[in-house]
Parts: sequence; C-alpha cells; structure tokens
Amino acid sequence: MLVSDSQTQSSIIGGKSFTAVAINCAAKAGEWIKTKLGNYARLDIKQSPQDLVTEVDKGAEKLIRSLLLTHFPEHSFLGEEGVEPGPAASAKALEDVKDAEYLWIVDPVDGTTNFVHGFPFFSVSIALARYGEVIVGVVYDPMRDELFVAERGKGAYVHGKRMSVSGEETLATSLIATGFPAEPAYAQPLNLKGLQAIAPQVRNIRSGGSAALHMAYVAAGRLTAFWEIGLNSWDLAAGALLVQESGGAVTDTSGRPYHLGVRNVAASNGKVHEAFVGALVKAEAAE
Ligand code: 2AM
Ligand code: CA
Repeated sequence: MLVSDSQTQSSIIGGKSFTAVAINCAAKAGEWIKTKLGNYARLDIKQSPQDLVTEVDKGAEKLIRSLLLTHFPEHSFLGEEGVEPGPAASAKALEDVKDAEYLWIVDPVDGTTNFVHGFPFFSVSIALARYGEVIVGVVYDPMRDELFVAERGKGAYVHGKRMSVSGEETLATSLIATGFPAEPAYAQPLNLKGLQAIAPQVRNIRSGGSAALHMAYVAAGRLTAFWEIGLNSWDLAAGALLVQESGGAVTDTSGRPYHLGVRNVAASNGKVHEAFVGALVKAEAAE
C-alpha cells in the first residue's frame, strides 16, 4: 500500500497523527480479515437471517479498538460490535458519545454478508469525529488493496492520489448504487419505491453490498451517486467525509445536511444531487 508523506503526516496534533493511526488500523485489520475469507469459524445471526456477525467482525473491532485506545486513551469509541442490534440501540449508543471531543466511529467489516458468502466487496471503515463533526475518514478495501483517505479541509485520496467526484450532469447519464436493506416493515418498501422511480431515469443501477465502499466509489468518481435506507453512523461517517472532500454532496434522502445521526443517506457528485433527491422525494421514498 502506498501512502504519501503528506497524507500520513498532515494532521499531526499533539505529536501524533490521527490519520496515520487510522490508516494503520484499517490496513492491519483489513489484512487479517482477508486471511479469514472463506475461513471463518463461527457465524451468528443477530436479529434475523439477514443480520450476520462472525468472529472476524468481533476480532477486527477488538484489534482496531485496542490499537486506537493505545495511541489515544482519552478518546471515545463507537463500534458496530459493541452495540446491540436495531435502530433504537444504535441511536442511544450514538447519543451517549456524539458530543465527545474525539470520537472514533468504526465498522470493522462493512459488508459482512459479502464476507460470509465470499463475495469480494467489503471494507473496513474508520472515522474520527471532533465534537460531532467528522475530521478523518478512512475506508480500506483489502481485496483490492485500495485505501481511501480524507481529512477535513485537506481533500481525499486513493492510492495517494487526489480523488474527485464524477462529471455527470444528468440522471440519464448517471451510474447509481443502492443498498437493499433487510428490514421488511419500513426500510425495504421505502428502498423499493426509490428503485422503481430511479431505475428508469438513470444509465444503470449497481448494488455491491458495502455502504462505505459505495461512498468511497462516489468520492472516486466511479459511481455518480448512492442512496440507502436504514444505515448506522459507522457505515457512513468515513464515507461521508470522502465524498465531501472529493467535491460531492452528502445529505439525507430528503436533502437535509449530513450529520452522524443520518440513517437514510443520499450521496452524489453534487451536480445531480437536486434531481436525485427530488426523484426520491417525489416517489415518497425519502423520510
Ligand atoms: P454491515 O455489513 O456492516 O452490516 C449493505 O446494504 C449495507 O447495509 C452494508 O453497509 C451493511 O453493513 C448494512 N447493513 C446490513 N445489515 C444491516 C442491518 N440489519 N441494519 C443496518 N444496516 C445493515
Ligand atoms: Ca459491520
């Protein structure tokens, strides 16, 4: 993995670089996760057969948490595997820590279903928020050895190269991704309404199964836009900064500005944002 000096050394505060530590954690966890592909020992079901966790998710989170807290013992930590399943528990966990001066927000494996099935599209997502504002975002794809890094105000990089969002100006020329939520009462119907409305208007639809990587792909200009219903802070925090620092727009599906509590996300190259969110709202696929 190639990380430029400017990338690793630019946010040194108090003698330690937050970004360098985040990169190191994501790379270490990612390499370990990759060795476990097709080789995990234990699959547990959380709330439903769609909601999975393995010992790899838990082990990777433990590794990241202990590395981060070794460097920054006074910082707060919010990780998917430390929170009970379901939106109420997620909201409560976020509420408890969101105003901390420094809060690390971690999804050790974003795309666990893919990991379990051996579908090679998953990522490690690590963000650092200061008083609720994301200041560092790192998404690492271990299968392609792609590291996406953003620092607030300093741009976003992949393979050490500055990223920028794509140039499409219309929905008709857009490649748009979504995620299919598992929750059948609220999230699935809302997503399907959106899909029904968006699919006929765009160049095509993709759905890879890792929200954090989809956000990174919007930042890198590989996707025009992405939306998904029912996500958590750890799926989105790092990716949101990647998109913003690459010149894109991140809101909820109704067009309100992104914050850590957003669960229904719309991210785009900015140029199509109004038309994109407008189509979701018109289809009553936004809330
Ligand atoms: P995960 O793999 O970390 O759980 C795929 O559509 C996206 O939705 C992934 O980012 C995935 O993250 C997330 N996801 C999967 N199951 C979920 C659930 N039960 N609740 C919320 N998000 C979920
Ligand atoms: Ca996860």
